Amino acid sequence: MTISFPNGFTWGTATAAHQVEGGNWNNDWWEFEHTAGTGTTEPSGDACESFTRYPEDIAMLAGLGFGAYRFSLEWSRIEPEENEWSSAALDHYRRMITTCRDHGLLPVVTFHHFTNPRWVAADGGWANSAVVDRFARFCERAVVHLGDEIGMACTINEPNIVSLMGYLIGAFPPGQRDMAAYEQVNENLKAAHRKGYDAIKAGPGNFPVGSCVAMGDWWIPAGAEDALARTQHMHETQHLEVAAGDDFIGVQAYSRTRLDERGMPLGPEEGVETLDMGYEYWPQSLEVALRHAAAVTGSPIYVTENGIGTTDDAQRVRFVTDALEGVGRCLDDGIDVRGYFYWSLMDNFEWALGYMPRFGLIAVDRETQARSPKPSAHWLGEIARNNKLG
Ligand code: GCO
Repeated sequence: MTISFPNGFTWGTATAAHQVEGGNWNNDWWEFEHTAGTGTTEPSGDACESFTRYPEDIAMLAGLGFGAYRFSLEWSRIEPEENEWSSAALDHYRRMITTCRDHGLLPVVTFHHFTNPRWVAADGGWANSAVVDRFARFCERAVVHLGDEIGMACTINEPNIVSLMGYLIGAFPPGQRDMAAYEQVNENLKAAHRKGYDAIKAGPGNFPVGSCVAMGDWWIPAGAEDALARTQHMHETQHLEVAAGDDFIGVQAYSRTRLDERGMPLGPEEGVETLDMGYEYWPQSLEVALRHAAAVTGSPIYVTENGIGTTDDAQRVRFVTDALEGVGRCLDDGIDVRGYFYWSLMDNFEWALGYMPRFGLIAVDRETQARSPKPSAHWLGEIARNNKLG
């Protein structure tokens, strides 16, 4: 299948501060990694040392042929204590943004990617409604310092994963399993997206802003469609609805969720290949997610994350090929998809699973921090350069 993507289609890769920078000790994830019984595999430690190595990372990304880099701000560096602001940290992120510009890359800045400063976590984190104004104030202070050079902004990365993993499954901070807290957290995350969006739009610069929602394909036994609608709305659609009409919606899709007739989660289907992440090899999830996001939001769409954690780089190429063919079918049907960001630029800290899953286009030697582009990096970089698959 040959796909020529629309003129101006954005090709990028994504990372997140805590997963690549190293030394983010002043946030809830660092604390969670060093707390017995949380189930985390290993601490993030130095990660990929990208806090200092970002110039090399950005130059490598541009050299491969990509046109954009999505990365996140670490709130705990910028506001280490409540209402105490670090100009040095803000200047650091401004240097990252201008380094992207110097290399012809669109800087796509995620304001929140899973981590909270310890002082926020210590006062209830996302379960305390005070977090809404705390996050909006952070957005306001950051955009004043950075906005004139930002290319695109994502408010909150995967709010639905923050609530699900932190307050229902308990595998992310604060490790709770409490439906009432989960529901309150979702309300606070939606309010925070709205106030953060407004704060960023009100600042300097003129760039699109959106939310980045974790999505996927869904399966439930025939006849249980009501349970599917209820469960999908709780875990996914409500975060699309709150973002409807924004400058764009970020779609982040990896696999499929299977439910029993009551809407409770099932594991992978018998006979379907599973990945290091424990979920199914299911590249068709992206097309399903794009169509759902278009139907719910009516907004322009960017694929702000899609990728595969695998040590088989040829499988990565097959996965992305299948996923991009789904993007092509959506474009053929008039769905306004404007870009694709592969997760991730480099192998990095995969949260509770540590460094085991290899999502990167670039391998990172855990001892020396040496970066080595995989064949898939050159393959996807050529697609980006030519704006064409096949
Ligand atoms: C997420 C996060 C990323 C993950 C990626 C692979 O979607 O969970 O945005 O931080 O590393 O998705 O799981």
